Amino acid sequence: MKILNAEFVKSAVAPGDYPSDGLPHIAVAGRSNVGKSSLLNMLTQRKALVKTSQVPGKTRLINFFQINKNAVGESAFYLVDIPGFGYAKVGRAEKRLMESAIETYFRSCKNLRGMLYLLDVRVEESAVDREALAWLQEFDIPILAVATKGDKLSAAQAKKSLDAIAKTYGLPEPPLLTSADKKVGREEVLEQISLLVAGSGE
Ligand SMILES: Nc1nc2c(ncn2[C@@H]2O[C@H](COP(=O)(O)OP(=O)(O)OP(=O)(O)O)[C@@H](O)[C@H]2O)c(=O)[nH]1
Ligand SMILES: [Mg+2]
Repeated sequence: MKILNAEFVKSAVAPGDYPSDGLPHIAVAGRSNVGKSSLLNMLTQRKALVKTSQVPGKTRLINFFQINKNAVGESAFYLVDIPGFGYAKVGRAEKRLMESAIETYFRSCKNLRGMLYLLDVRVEESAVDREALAWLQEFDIPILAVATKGDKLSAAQAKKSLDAIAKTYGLPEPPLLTSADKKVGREEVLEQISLLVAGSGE
């Protein structure tokens, strides 16, 4: 699959705000600061389509990006940036609101075909990831595990870590290795997204 164009469409909290033109949605979820927004920029080959930050908790709303609008020969769909899990500095009331907005989206969006769950390649085990993965599996949406920040480890260390992550969470396969900094893994992730968009993902 090729991404020929990408544009920010809107931010949403409530179902009435989700794009409802029937195009497939692919969500991107993971811990706060894991690199969701950076991965979206890498996939769309845009430096600043999505805001990234040194400060965790940058993304507080569900943000919709339309991909391949009116593009000839490539499927149109939405990439959906989900606020990061486990951000400690959000107040309890706001955290509950964010969680319920995310839960409502996963439960009620009819066009959601799959999600990418991002894991930091350096973190072989974390309570936040364990809880989030267990929770997300309840929604019966295909989940593709993607490891981020691959440039932070040597190839040998990364492979070892990917296997350990798969073992920790009982994943069917090790996560796909990416680096937004070094532009690694783009084709592989797009290939999997195209399967999810077509509705034939795992
Ligand atoms: N070295 C390296 N740093 C990365 C990579 N991807 C993201 N980062 C850095 O990690 C930090 C967080 O990246 P974001 O893309 O904003 O993370 P996020 O998951 O969207 O964060 P929230 O929106 O806060 O949940 C930033 O400082 C990025 O520059 C990567 O592949 N390699
Ligand atoms: Mg973000």
